[in-house]
Amino acid sequence: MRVNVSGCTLELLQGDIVEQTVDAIVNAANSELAGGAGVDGAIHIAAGPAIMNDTKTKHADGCPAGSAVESVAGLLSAKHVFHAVGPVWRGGREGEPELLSSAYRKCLQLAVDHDCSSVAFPAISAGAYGYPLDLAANVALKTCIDFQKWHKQPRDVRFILFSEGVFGAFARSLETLVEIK
Ligand code: AR6
Repeated sequence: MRVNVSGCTLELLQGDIVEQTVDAIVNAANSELAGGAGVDGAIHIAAGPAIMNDTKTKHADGCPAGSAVESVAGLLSAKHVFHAVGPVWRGGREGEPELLSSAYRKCLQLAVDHDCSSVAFPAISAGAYGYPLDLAANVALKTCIDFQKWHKQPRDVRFILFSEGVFGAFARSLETLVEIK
């Protein structure tokens, strides 16, 4: 599923993010940048030790929730990995939507800063961090659409959604947002 946003594309695909050929792959990391399970585990396994070596040097203090930092991409075909730290879901009244939106915005800004025209995102916070899927999809897509409308870049933003259920939630959310706009 693909939509046009001010001359850019926003696309939803079902699949494994490590197989994407893009300038930047986004990781759903933790604040310590310590690696973990889920998409974080898959990215570190596929990329090899280069990412961890790079983040330990460049981002020794980690990264707070709501932000993101850049590293090399090791054996992945991408040029960069952006490590985004989404919020842990605690019921929705502890700033979760703002933090999630801010993590996506920071990645999009990193893409602009590093001349990346194509970026692949996972569904940040929607796994181990427990963010309700429909709400996570709405924040993710709205943030990217707003950014592309305003900045006219990155030209190619893709969401790589790991299962049919996650893909379906994002597809329903995108239909609603595109209808409204
Ligand atoms: N490609 C795309 N999406 C994937 C992949 C993959 N290879 N593997 C899993 N997903 P999660 P979070 C989906 O838990 O909620 C880690 O341990 C998954 O189905 O990876 O932000 C970190 O170290 C889900 O839809 O990230 C942190 O401690 C989405 O990616 C913590 O989990 C996000 O799930 C971060 O939790």
